[in-house]
This record gives sequence, C-alpha cells and structure tokens, in this order.
Amino acid sequence: MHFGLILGDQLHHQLATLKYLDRSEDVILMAEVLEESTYVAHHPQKIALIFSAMRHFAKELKAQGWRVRYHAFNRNSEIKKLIHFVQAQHQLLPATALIITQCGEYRLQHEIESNWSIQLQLPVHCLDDDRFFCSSMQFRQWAGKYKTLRMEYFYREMRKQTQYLMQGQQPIGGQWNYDSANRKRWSGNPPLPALLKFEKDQIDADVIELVKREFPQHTGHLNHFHWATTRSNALLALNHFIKNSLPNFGDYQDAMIYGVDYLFHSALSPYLNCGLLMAKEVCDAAEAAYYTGHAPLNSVEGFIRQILGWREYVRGIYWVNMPEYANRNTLQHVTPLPQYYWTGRTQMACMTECFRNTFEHAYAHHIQRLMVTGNFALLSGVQPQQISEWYLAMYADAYEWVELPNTLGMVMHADEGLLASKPYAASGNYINKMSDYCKHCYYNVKTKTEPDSCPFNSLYWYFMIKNEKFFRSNTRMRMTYQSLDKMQNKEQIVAHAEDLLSRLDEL
Ligand code: FAD
Ligand code: DLZ
Ligand code: SF4
Repeated sequence: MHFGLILGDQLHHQLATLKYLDRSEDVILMAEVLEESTYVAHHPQKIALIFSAMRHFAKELKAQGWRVRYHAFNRNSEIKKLIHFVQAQHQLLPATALIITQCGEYRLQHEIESNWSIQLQLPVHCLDDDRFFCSSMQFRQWAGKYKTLRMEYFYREMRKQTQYLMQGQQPIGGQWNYDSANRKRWSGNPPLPALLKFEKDQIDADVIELVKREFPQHTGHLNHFHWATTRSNALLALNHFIKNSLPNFGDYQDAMIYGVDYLFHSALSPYLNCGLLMAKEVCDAAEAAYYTGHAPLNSVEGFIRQILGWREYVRGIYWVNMPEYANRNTLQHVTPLPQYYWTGRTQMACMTECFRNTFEHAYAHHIQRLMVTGNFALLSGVQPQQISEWYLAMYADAYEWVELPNTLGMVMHADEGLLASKPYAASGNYINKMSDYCKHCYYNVKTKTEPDSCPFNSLYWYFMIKNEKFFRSNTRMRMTYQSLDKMQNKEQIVAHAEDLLSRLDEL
C-alpha cells in the first residue's frame, strides 16, 4: 500500500499522484499544518481559500472511493509539519512508499528530497508536476541554448508547440504580441462586469471561523472572502471571465482606477495555482472565444501570453536558478520595508489604494503590483528579500515558484537582468497616465522637489543616478539617460530624494 501526499496547491483530480496511485489499495494523505500556514504571515483569505479548497477536495476524493486521511488544523497538536502527519500515519498503517508530485516551492521540495526518506524509513517517489505546458527539464534545455533569456522568445516557442492562435508556424494576425494595443486608460466605459460572489457552504464557514480565531495577527481582512473553493465554482469563475471580461481584457490590461478592484482582469490565478483550474483549459476557453468572435485578438493573445508565456517562463527561471536565486541582490539594496506595506497608512494615494485592494481581497492586478507597490520598493531601495516576503504573504495566488521571479527579477531587478532586460522603474507620470489615483492624492504628481512633490518623481531620477553604472550602457534606457543629462536641477533632486529616503516611513 502506497501513501500519496497531496499538498494545498495540488488540488486537481488529474494530479500526477492520483494518476499513479490505485484507489482500491492506496491511501491519500492531506494535512493542514502550522508550518505551512505560518512560514510567512499569509493573508487570512489565502489560508482560508487553501484550507477550504483542501477540505472540499478531500470530500470529493472520498466520494470517488479513495481512502483519505485528513488532518484538520489544530495548533496544539503534535502535528506541526507535513512530515509529522506522514510519520503518524505510517506508524498506524505501515506503507511501502510515499508518492508525491513535485512541490511548488524549493523550501519544501528540498526538505522532502534530502530528509524524508531517511526520517520516515520509507521510499519517497517524486513525480513531475504535469499541470504545466513546459516541464522543468524542457525549460532547462531551452534556456541552455541562449546566452540571454527573453520571455518573448520562449513564448513564441510555446505558441508553436501548443498551436494557440497559430496558422502553422505563423501567428494569427501576423504579430506574436499585441502588447502595444493593451494600454488604454479606462474612464467609465465599457461598464465593468458584475462581481461573481460565491455562496459560502458549511465547510467555508467553518474554515473562515477557524482562520479568524487562529491567525488574528496576520495582515488582511476576511470579511470580503468570496473566492470559489471547489472546482465546479472555479469553472463558473472561468466562464464568467470569458463571457464578461475577456473582450475588454486587452484594451484595459494596464489601467488602474480608484475604488475598482478587478477591472477586466480574471482573478483566476489563485485557482490556477492551487489546482482548481488547469492552465490548458483556461487557455482553450480563451482561444475558443476568439474563434467564435466573442473576444478580439489583442485581448485573447494578451491573456494567453500571460499564462503560456509569463507563467511558464517564471516557473522555468525559478527551478533552473534556485536556491541561490532567492539571495540575489544585484543593486545591493538594504532599505527595510516601510511599515505602511503592513498598515496601509501613507499619504501616497496610489499606494493606499493598492494596499486597500490587497488587504480586502488578497488580490491586486499585475500593474498595481509591478508599477505601484513594486516600483516604489525598487525606487526606494528596499531589500529584495523583504519585499519578496511581503508579496508571498499578501496574495491568494502566491507560491514561491511564481512570486519570487516576479518580485526579485521583474520588480527589483535583483537578478542581474536575468528575467527582464531593464528595470520597470517609473516616475509618478506613468501612474498618472494609467490611473486616476493622483486626483485623490496629497502629493503633486507634476513637481519633483517641492515639499508636496510626488515621491515617485525624485526617487525615480535618484535611482537612475545612483545606478548609472548598471544602466547607462543599456540601449533600452538610452532616452532616460539623455533626459537626465539635460536636466538642470540634478543636485536639488538628489537632495530631495535623500530627504525622502531618510524619512521613508513617514511618507
Ligand atoms: P490576469 O491579468 O487575468 O492574467 C491571467 C493569468 O496570467 C493570471 O491568472 C496568471 O496566472 C497569469 N499571469 C499574468 N501575469 C503573470 C506573471 N507576471 N507571472 C506569472 N503568471 C502571470 N502571480 C501569481 O500567480 N502568483 C504570485 O505570487 C505573483 N506574484 C507577483 C508579484 C509581483 C511583484 C508581480 C509584479 C507579479 C506577480 N504575479 C504573481 C503575476 C501577476 O501579477 C498575477 O498573476 C496576476 O495579477 C493575477 O491576477 P489575475 O488572475 O487577475 O491575472
Ligand atoms: C500555502 C499553504 C498553506 C497556508 N497551508 C497549507 C497546509 O496546511 N497544508 C498544505 O498541504 N499546504 C498548504 N499550503 C500550500 C503549501 O505551502 C505548498 O504546497 C508548498 O509551499 C509547496 O508549494
Ligand atoms: Fe502616487 Fe505620486 Fe500620484 Fe500620489 S501623486 S498617487 S504618490 S503617483
């Protein structure tokens, strides 16, 4: 008899472990444990989503005839780590092997590979996670062919492999990428889709109570919890997105609006990452919407690129470069993360608005993460590991394989440009162009060195001056340095930025 351990982000009926095991003989183990729920201070909604989805999944497995041993969260129990639960079950009912599908985080994968078999006195077999379009092995082979890696080239390979939006070897429409058509500002039209909220059942209600009781000190609210916690509801969320938001997804992908939580984004990442949805079925549904004429090419290509391109690419980067990747800090940033990342209290309206979204929903869309909270951390020189921990804690979709390359690579440019060829640094002007946040702000986005000037402005130029040795020779940043060279009041900007940095927590 084998044990199959299924983790909180592996909740799919076609998981490699389940395909490998025999339901008439083998036993499935699942456990809610202290270590997994506190290795960072996860947002309470993230914990609630995972616990509730785990409980629903275990129930579905039992209904299908699997023998399931489930450990519900109990802070006082001896079972604090996943291995403790396997150990306890192995003592009760000795197994011949433990089967597991590759974990999403190096931390746990490494612990399993290096210790478990000896500690448990049990062979441990680790299966490839085949929920992705590109295996870690395939990515390694692809990456081995290039001196410099670029997502765009990886994405083209994946388009050819999967044949999404392709005519033979050529992209439909003649272009691989419609990013330049995806930058409209939104000012009230087209109307936003209604928010899909799921009725809570008894399992959801029990878990929400438990999380409220057990994790009161974790940042984030539980009262807005409306995530799907079953596969059938996650499929409803997918259909809702395809029908109501995908047609406008492309045009407004980069827009941000005060008080608007999701715009035309899908909010499907928590389901994709915990297993309730498969990447392939999501991309299939989007592609079908193009072929039926329901959604335009810039939306469908843009959406598929995020999943087939970025999501797979960052996963590849993670597994090829861990564990040393996590410690990189190319720009040698050491500033502690300002307190307002946890309290939301700052006078910068763009930041308070992204924090509000985050705390209320364990969600913020990509541009909010990249160009507001991320951009600010980059410009103010926050230590990459501290801001990485914040993203890992705050979002319902956050697992290290996807969070770390996005934060450390894309946002903080801490990986020597491995992931992105130039930093996504921007002044307040970009935020003002893509949002209406500045209208609600104490600071003035139009000035740089006045007492009430937008902090992003002087910090942006200060960042360029401080890091000149890294970026001046970068051809993609030529215009930035040409503008800097023409600038009259550089000393004033430096002085202003240094003053802001000396009282970063008060902004
Ligand atoms: P949509 O805009 O609807 O996009 C569709 C899907 O594409 C997403 O559901 C997601 O699966 C995928 N996707 C889009 N962009 C990316 C990307 N850059 N990398 C990987 N997948 C992408 N995404 C996570 O899933 N987990 C994380 O922990 C995470 N951390 C991030 C941290 C930072 C600093 C930044 C800048 C981005 C991070 N992202 C992360 C990527 C992206 O912001 C989220 O995937 C996206 O906001 C999820 O919202 P959505 O489902 O509405 O996405
Ligand atoms: C994120 C998370 C949390 C909060 N709790 C659990 C848990 O109690 N049990 C579990 O199996 N998984 C949990 N997870 C997801 C794991 O942290 C995730 O599977 C690993 O980090 C590997 O990706
Ligand atoms: Fe953000 Fe600056 Fe605009 Fe205020 S003025 S919302 S700080 S970009």
